[in-house]
Order: sequence, then C-alpha cells, then structure tokens
Amino acid sequence: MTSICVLGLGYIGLPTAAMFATHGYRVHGYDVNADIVSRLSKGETHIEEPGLKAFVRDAVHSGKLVPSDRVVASDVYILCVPSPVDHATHEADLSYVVQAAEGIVPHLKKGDLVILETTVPARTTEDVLIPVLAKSGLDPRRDLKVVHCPETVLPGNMIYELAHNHRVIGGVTEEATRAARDLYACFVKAEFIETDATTAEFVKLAENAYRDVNIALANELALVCRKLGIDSREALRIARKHPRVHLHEPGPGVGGHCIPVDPWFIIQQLPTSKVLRAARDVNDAMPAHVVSLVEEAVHGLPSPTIAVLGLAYKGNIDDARESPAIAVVELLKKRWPDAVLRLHDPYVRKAGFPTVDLDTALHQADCVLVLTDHAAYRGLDPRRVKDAVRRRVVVDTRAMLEPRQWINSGFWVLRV
Ligand code: SAJ
Repeated sequence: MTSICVLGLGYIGLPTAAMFATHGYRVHGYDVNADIVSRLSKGETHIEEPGLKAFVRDAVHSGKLVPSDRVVASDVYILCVPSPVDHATHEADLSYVVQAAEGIVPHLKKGDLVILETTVPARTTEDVLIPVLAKSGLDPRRDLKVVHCPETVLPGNMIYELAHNHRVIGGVTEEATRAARDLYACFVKAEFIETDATTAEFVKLAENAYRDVNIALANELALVCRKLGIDSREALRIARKHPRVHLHEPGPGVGGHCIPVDPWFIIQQLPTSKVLRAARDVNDAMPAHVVSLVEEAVHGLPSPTIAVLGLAYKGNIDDARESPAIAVVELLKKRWPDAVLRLHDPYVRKAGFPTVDLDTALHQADCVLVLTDHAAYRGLDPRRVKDAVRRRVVVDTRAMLEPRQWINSGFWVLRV
C-alpha cells in the first residue's frame, strides 16, 4: 500500500493527512511540536475548524493516521509547513520549507513523490526545493517526482473545500504532475488543472493578491462613503448588482496567515509594485481608522471601558494570526493607557491577551466594539445589551448587527 508522510500538522497539513487516511492510504503525520503529536495521538485536535475534530479522531482511531515526532520513510512526502513573511524585510522566510525538505532527504528513494503545498514565492520549487532534494544523491527531475500543489481551502469551510475545490497541479515534469493528480483523485471531486511548478506557485499568489487589492478598494471606498455621510455597505451592495462588478466587503483590516502575507511574495519579485503595496498600506491602516471611530464613540472620556468583541481574524474560527482585531487592541492601549479593555472571543484562546465571558465584557461598557464576524455576535439582543452597558454606543466594524434594531433600543451605531 502506498504510504504518505505529511510534514507539518497545522491548518492545512492536518485535514490533508486525515483526508488521505480516510481514503485508503497509510499516513504518517509528522510535526516538530511534540505537544501537537501527543494530543493527536489521543485523538484530540489543536485547531478549531468545523467538523475537523471528529474527522481527525476517526482517522487516528482507525490506525490509518499515525501522528509521529519524526519523519517516517514513505512513498509520498507532502510538505505543509509555514512560510511566514519576515516583518523587517517583507521577504519570504523559507527556513521551514528547507528544514522539512532536509528532513526527508535521508529517506528518499527512486520513484518517490514529493509535494510542496506550502504557499511560496514563484520559483521556490525549482530554485530552493530541488537543490535540497538533490543532496540525496538522486536526480530530482529523473529519479523523483516533484510537484507544487497549492492548497486553496478557506478556513471555516476546509473539509468541504478540500474535496470540492479545483486543484492546480504543477509538476517539475509531466510524469510528476500525473502522479500527483492520481494521488489527489482519491478525494478531490473537482477539476484538476495541470501546469508547471512555477505557474502553480504564481497562481496561488495571484489569487490572494486579488483578494487583498479588492478588499483594499472596498475599504477605501468605505472611507469616502463616510465623508459623504452614506452607508458604504448599501452603496457597495448596489454597485455589485452590475454584472461585472465583484467588490468585496470593507472591514477593520485584513488578517490571517495568507492574504496579508502572500502579496509580499510577489512584491519581493517586483520591488517597483504600486498596486499591491498600496493595497497592503490601505488594509494595514484600517485598524487606525477603527480607533478613530472609537474615539468618536467614547467622546472625550479619558479612560473608557470598552467591550471588545472578537479577536480572531475572521468569523467562526480560533485563529488570531495577523488579526486586525489584535492590531486594534494594541492601538487602543496606546491611545488610552488607562482604558479598561474587556476582550471576548468564543474561540480564540491564544492571543496574548486575557479574555472574559460575554456578560463580563459588556458590563458597564462605555462602548461595544465588534471586530470579528462570529455568528454568535449576530444574535446579540440590543435589549439585553442595553441593560448591561453604561453608554449605548456600538462600533460595528463588520456590519454584523441590524442597525435599526439597535437604534430602536437607543444605541448610537457607528460602522466602517
Ligand atoms: N475580508 C474582508 N473583506 C472581505 C473578505 C475578507 O475584510 O470581503 C477579511 C477577513 O475578515 C479576513 C481577511 O480578509 O481578515 C482574510 O480572509 P479571507 O476569508 O479572505 O481569506 P483566508 O485568509 O481565510 O483564506 C484565503 C483564501 N483565498 C482566497 O479566497 C483567494 C483561501 O481560499 C486560501 O486557501 C487561503 O487564503 C490560503 O491558505 O492561502
């Protein structure tokens, strides 16, 4: 039976490993973090993602997914390690990719398939991965099958999208492309698009850059709407009726480990970039705009009590990486060193700040600030909130709350 070793059991590696394990493969899941390996071995997951817990538990209990604290010799290696951007240079940090590749070198044998799923700058497979694999003494083009196969799943809907999104397969050789396609065909129900590794790398970056630029446009238009005294959400909703207009939604900024990171991988290859840099600047400036809305909302109070609802970078997940909510909290602390910030998030446990339950957060607040579109906040009842807070003011950066209801309950509602 073909065996697979998945390197990196994070947001992408873990569901991918479980998917192969539930489709007939014997999968070794390797992670450098011993705590993750030990929890997974007991069938527990370290990631909040709808449906993932039971999915992983079943795969581990069936014996097909075996978490491991070392790389296990296999026929297929799938690299799902992080590729963060260096905050100082804005260049990709490929050290995890290199380490993972070096980890498989001693195990490689003729005919093995090596798949890089990590999002990387274009040419990384050719210029970084291949030279590391060559240290095995094998010729990566002739003796191995090396492929870049970017993941495109949306956090919050990963298990569905893993099976139903089209899959781009970029092989270093045609034989490698075919082998990867045959492998993913066990669970991918959508179209396969075959191309070369560099094109596959670039396509993934282009997708996320498109989203960043589009959100930046929505954010900038929202700032103009505010000056004009009109509702940006309504204006953009009407504009979207046009058959060729696909505007995204404005908000408190762009977070996560992909959209604020990947455009930099293109910029590093085109330092003169104007559009991508401008989008990064516009989106990165949104947390400061949110603080200016809070400033208006608390109206001269020297040490306001603010109920901050949401720390995750988007709704219904536990991920606060690069979250605009965290940027807002840090700016609020700077602006009002004596403010009382009561932070609530139904999912996030590791954000570097203590959180409280929702009732405690709302108690005697001078301002309710909604930063994440968790479904739980949509159902907030203004009649309940108005009895808990000191001042009836809400800054809704996600346009989650039905403004009429809140205005009818005596709230002043401010939105991005
Ligand atoms: N956001 C807005 N307005 C919008 C949409 C999103 O402000 O209209 C914000 C979100 O609140 C969040 C950020 O942008 O803070 C990013 O969220 P997202 O849902 O756009 O994207 P991710 O980072 O969760 O997932 C993206 C997806 N890429 C695209 O949709 C092109 C996903 O398909 C990729 O697999 C993922 O990046 C990845 O791993 O690269």
